[in-house]
This record gives sequence, structure tokens and C-alpha cells, in this order.
Amino acid sequence: MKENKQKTLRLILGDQLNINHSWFKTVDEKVTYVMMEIRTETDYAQHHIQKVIGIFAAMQNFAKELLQLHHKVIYLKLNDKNNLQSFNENLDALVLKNSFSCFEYQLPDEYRVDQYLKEYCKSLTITNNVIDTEHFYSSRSELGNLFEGKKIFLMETFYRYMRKKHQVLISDGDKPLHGKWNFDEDNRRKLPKNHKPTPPLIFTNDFSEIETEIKKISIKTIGVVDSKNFLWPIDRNQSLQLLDFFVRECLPLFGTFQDAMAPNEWSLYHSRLSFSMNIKLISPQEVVNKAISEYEKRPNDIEYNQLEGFVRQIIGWREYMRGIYWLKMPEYAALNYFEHSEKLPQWFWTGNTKMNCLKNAITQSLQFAYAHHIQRLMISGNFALLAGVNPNEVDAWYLGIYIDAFEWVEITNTRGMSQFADGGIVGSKPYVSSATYINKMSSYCTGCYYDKAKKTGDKACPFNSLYWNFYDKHESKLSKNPRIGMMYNVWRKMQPTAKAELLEQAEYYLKHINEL
Ligand code: FAD
Ligand code: DLZ
Ligand code: SF4
Repeated sequence: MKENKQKTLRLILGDQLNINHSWFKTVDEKVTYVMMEIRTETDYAQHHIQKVIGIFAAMQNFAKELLQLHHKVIYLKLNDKNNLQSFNENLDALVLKNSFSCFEYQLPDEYRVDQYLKEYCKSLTITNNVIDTEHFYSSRSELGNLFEGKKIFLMETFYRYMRKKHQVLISDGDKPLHGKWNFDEDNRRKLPKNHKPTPPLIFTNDFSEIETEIKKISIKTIGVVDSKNFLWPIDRNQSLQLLDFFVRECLPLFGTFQDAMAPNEWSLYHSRLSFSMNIKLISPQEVVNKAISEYEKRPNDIEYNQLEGFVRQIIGWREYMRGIYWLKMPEYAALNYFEHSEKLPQWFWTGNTKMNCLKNAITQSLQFAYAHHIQRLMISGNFALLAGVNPNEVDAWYLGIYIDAFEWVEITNTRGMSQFADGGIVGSKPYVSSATYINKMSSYCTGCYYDKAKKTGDKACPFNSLYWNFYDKHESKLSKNPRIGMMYNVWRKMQPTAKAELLEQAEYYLKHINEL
């Protein structure tokens, strides 16, 4: 047993459940860990009920695991009479009561909490320290250092740097395995008509007690839950089971159907590992290594493009988004390139719309606290951007509704990639589309109230006119973008009457947005 000199209090946040952290390697008599379920965290956004239950359940299990390893743990439940419902008040009370002479915490992933704890430490008269979470491949400042002095932050540049640095899918020291860095052109097909995807692995944890506590004190949440059969992994063991399931059943078709969408298929071949990874039950390294070892074991079942596509999401996109976040916060949270100011349509909270694609994407989000990337980007995000919704509203919705939503990865995806509110830091052009793309990648349009082929008139698909309206409205900001110049050539060549009809149709839809 290693002895710490000072009586130390260590804070573990709800998304810092990394049992392999060096903090836990030795048991120290003088160290006490504290975890707290508090109102400041349940209320800073209106979270999905499954997100709150999932985090509390995982926190409670983590505390039990630490106790089993003989660490000292103070766990403040939501309804604990000693719980003062904020980090600083609980910490102050504990320091005073137990005469701690040192306070330590791990680097928070969120700017808000990072600032808060820095400020808190300034107010302390006892020693304090902060330590890395030992979770990510890259440090907070690594992306910023790589792109120092540059105006463009290409994900592909960062991705190649990461692959080389960590020797992932590399041959001869710095060459990409199989001769190319990116195999995306082999991926992204529509789901064939009679193709039945493997049903997702779901868990049946009973957390009805946590639900009762949340309801008792009227925490405002969104969505629904079957808390007797809570389907998300809530500990390391279940997260590893989900990882096993993913590499066995889903990885062979991951890339192929990465962008596909189908009614009533809520996760297809996606891993659903983001929640486990974001609260650090499992590390990105172990996810990447497991996928690579499965590929090596089953070369006849798993093509390289499936593996590369998956590895890129984690070592590339996930780390890239975090790097941009720490480089650009806090200014990033106020960016609004298009000066959009509309409200989100009411049906974003109910799924009650006649647009089949949005009905599916929103209803499943309320039901499962999950939608896969293309649903988030090209259905709900696409619509919000075409409708000119204020990015603050869009951010609040995404931060609340998804079980994996934490600001460092939510805001860069939403405000950046999806809403182009950063003017092109994360993406080189706005992700908008008409019904053509949605119909190409999904079967939502079949059976929709609206007609995907109609641009104007009765039952014309709203995406079609809103799409041209968006380009028309933002011509001064977008027409010089080399990736969209082509669209403006098409728009300029269109007959003036056709253009006027499209704009009129869009205006009508925008006026009646809550009835769509
Ligand atoms: P898979 O498709 O199986 O991908 C594997 C892993 O790659 C994911 O678990 C995730 O860790 C990582 N990944 C993939 N794409 C991205 C990306 N664009 N950015 C960062 N990591 C990525 N992801 C979150 O974790 N939290 C969020 O709050 C979040 N908000 C988003 C909001 C919008 C508008 C968009 C377009 C995307 C958002 N994403 C977010 C990224 C992505 O949609 C999710 O990571 C993914 O859908 C999670 O499901 P999965 O684990 O099944 O992913
Ligand atoms: C999201 C969340 C929620 C809903 N509740 C808590 C909580 O009660 N206690 C806690 O420590 N963490 C919670 N979290 C996660 C924190 O918001 C998270 O630690 C920050 O977002 C920092 O990334
Ligand atoms: Fe969505 Fe339009 Fe297709 Fe309906 S027709 S599903 S609204 S894209």
C-alpha cells in the first residue's frame, strides 16, 4: 500500500469512469474519491431521460467497483440529505468536515466545467492538482500545435498525422497500409430492399429506482425510457460485450452501410459505442485495437475498407473534433455564420411531422436517445440548417437528446459540421441536400406524405424548395466556395419563373413550419 503524504480528496466526474486510470493503480489510505449526482449537471441542458439514468447508473456501478478494490469512496446520490447539489458546495462541505489538505481532479472534457473547477481551485486554501484523464489518443492542444499558423484545419491531414504517430494501419514506418489512406469510395451504399440487418445487442438492466428518484424531484427531461429494461451498457463489462458484438456482427458491413438509412432500423451496422467511450468505460485505443485484431483474425469476412472506415471515425473524427473544441472555445459556442435566428419546429420534440425521414429520425431519438451519424447530419441537421434555425437552439437540442452528447463532441459536430455556423472550420461546405440525397441513401421517401420528385405545389417535398432557398439567401457567403460554385451555375441558369416558384414555395413552408 502506497501512502500519500496529504489527506486528499479526488473528484471523479460522471464522464470520467476510467478504471484503468493511474489514480486507481494503488490503494492509498489517505485518498478519498468523491462522485456526486447533482442538479447543476442534470439541469445545464434538458437531457434525455436515458442519458441521465445511464450516467447515474454507470457512476453508481463505478463507485461500487472502486469500493470492491478497497478504495475509499464518498458517493452522493441525488436524494442524499447531505447533497448540496453543486460541485463547489459539496466539495467545500467535504473538505471542511474531513479536514482534507489536498484536492485533485481530472481534466474535464467540457470547457464550462474546466473553467468552473479552475475557478474553484483559486478559491481554495489547500493544495490542489489536476491530472489528465488518460483516455484520448491526443492531448487537448495537439491539433492546435499541428495546425499552428494555418487557416485550414483539414481532418484528413490530422488523421494521417495520427495514423503515423500511433502506428495504426501503417506499413514501412509511415506508409498507409494497402497503399491508400482513405477507402471511402468503396463504402456508403443504400440498404438493398430485402436486406435484414443484424438486430442490435441490447441490455436489460433494471434502473427503475433511479428513474423514480429523477421523477420525484421533477428534473425536466426529454424522451422515454423502459427503465426496467435499460438497453445501454452501463459498466465496463457490458461495454466490452457491445464491442465484441460490434466487431463480430457489424464490422464486416460497417463501411458499406455507414450512410444508409431505413425506417424502423435505428442503428444498422453502427457500433453504438459512443456512450461507453465518452464516459470512458472503454478507451478509443481498445476499440481500435479490437477492430484491427478482428480484421486480422477474419481476413475473408472483413474487407479492409470496412476497418479503415471505422478506425477513421475514432482516431480521426473523434480526436479531431476534440482538438478543434479546445482550440476554438469559448468563441466557438457563439459562432453563427449565417446569422440564423429561427426557432426549432415544435415537432423536433415530438416527432409529429408528416415528413417521413424526420419523423423516423426524431421518433427513434426520443425512443432510444440515439440516431446514427447520417440521420443527425443529413436529416435533422440538414432540415434545421435549411430552415434557418438559430444554432443555439440546434445545439441545445443535440446536447439534450443523445445519450452520447457532451459538449466537446456535440458542439463541433452540430454548430460546425452540421450547421456551418463556424463558417468552414470543421467542414469545407455546408451539409445540405434536397430529397435526391435522402432518397439515394434511404427508403424513407417511399411511404412519405410528400412527393420526393416535386419541387413546388401540393405535397412537394419541403427539402426541395428549402434547399434552393438556402443557396439563394446565402449567395454572397457561399458562391465563391469552390465546392459549391456548380450549384450556383445551375441556380443562375434556371428560368426566373421556376426560381420564383421555388422561393415562394419555400417561404410558404417556412411560414407554416410547425404544420409540416
Ligand atoms: P459509429 O458509427 O459506430 O462510429 C464509431 C465511433 O466513431 C463513434 O462511437 C464515435 O466515437 C466516433 N465518431 C464517428 N463519427 C464521429 C464524429 N463526427 N465526431 C466524433 N466522433 C465520431 N458524437 C458524439 O459522441 N456525441 C455527440 O454529442 C455527437 N453529436 C453529433 C451531432 C451531430 C449534428 C452530428 C452530425 C454528429 C454528432 N456526433 C456526436 C458524431 C456521431 O454522429 C456519433 O459519434 C455517432 O453517431 C455515435 O454512434 P456510434 O457509436 O454508433 O458510431
Ligand atoms: C451529463 C451529466 C449529468 C446529467 N449528471 C451528472 C452528475 O450528476 N454528476 C456528474 O459528475 N456528472 C454528470 N454529468 C456529466 C457532466 O456533465 C460531465 O462531467 C461534464 O459534462 C464534463 O465533461
Ligand atoms: Fe423526407 Fe422529402 Fe423524402 Fe418525405 S419525400 S422522406 S420529406 S426527403
